[in-house]
Amino acid sequence: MAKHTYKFCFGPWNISEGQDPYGPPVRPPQTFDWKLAQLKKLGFDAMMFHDDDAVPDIDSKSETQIRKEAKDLRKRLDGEGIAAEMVAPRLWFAPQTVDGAYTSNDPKCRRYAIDRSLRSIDIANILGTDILVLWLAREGSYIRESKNARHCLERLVEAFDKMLAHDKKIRLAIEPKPNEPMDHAYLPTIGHALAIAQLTRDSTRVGCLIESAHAILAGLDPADEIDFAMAFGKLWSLHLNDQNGLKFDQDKPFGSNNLRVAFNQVRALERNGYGQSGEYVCFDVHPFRTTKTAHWLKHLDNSRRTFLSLVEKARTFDEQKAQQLIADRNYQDLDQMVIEHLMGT
Ligand SMILES: [Mn+2]
Repeated sequence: MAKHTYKFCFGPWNISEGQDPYGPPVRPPQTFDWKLAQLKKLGFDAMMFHDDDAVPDIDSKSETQIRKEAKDLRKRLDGEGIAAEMVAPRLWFAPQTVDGAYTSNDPKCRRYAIDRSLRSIDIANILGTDILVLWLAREGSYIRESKNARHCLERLVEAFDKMLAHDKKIRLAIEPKPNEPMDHAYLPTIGHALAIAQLTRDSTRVGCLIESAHAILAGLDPADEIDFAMAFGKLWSLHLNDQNGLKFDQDKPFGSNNLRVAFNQVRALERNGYGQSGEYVCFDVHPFRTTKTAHWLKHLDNSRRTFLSLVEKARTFDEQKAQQLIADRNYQDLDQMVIEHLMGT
């Protein structure tokens, strides 16, 4: 099994203040600079950025101003020795995206979404990353009859094609999620993301990002999604976290709910050599709302601790014994062997 060290990453939104649809923040707001300092203190390697994490109030700024602020940020990141892992257009807050972004029924709103995505690509260029992450938050429907799904897929391809044409090196990493905020999303799984890539002008530059919780919400095993994406050479980023079944998107610490599912994700990453082409392990995790300010970073540190422990568990798993049990179709003992390995007995 390949031995290599992983590089770790999170986004400023992962040091969140605790607001949810039912209540206000429970921790004091902090500046971006403070969050960057915490990332460095924790010894993480890179930060992920929404376009407006990098350039706040982006919609009110000119292209020149956006570029200037992105360059200033790049200098600060370089000074701190922190890489930018990706940039993602935040296409779910603006009034223009209320009925979807690229799939809005209003052509002016679709134009807004594409223009903003092109600005995000400019920011990615300046920050030194070739990955544009697309979480297609509102590309779906609440009311099936309100949109023509076939047309919406064509609009997605049209938007992706404009992005691919805007920059010859940018890679689009689609982050599928089956629902929430929408009733149903048009690209709910990795299979959908990689299939639509084939309809674009350059399928080699359309890949994916897997989030553990999103796969679980789709009723899938995230480890199988990892193997699937990596069979295509298209897993370019990763949001590890956890999720207790079919609920709201929980973004729990990695391994928090199901250690065995987490173990199998790490095994899949190890056997496919994830990270060997420079990919980062990102934790898209949030503190529990009950978390005190003094314990604000524990979910990030704990997720990395769990991940590294599971790397050791994956590397010390007795593959030879497992293969003997598999050859004998003794999955009963294989099952117990995994349980006892994880329990350390
Ligand atoms: Mn999530």
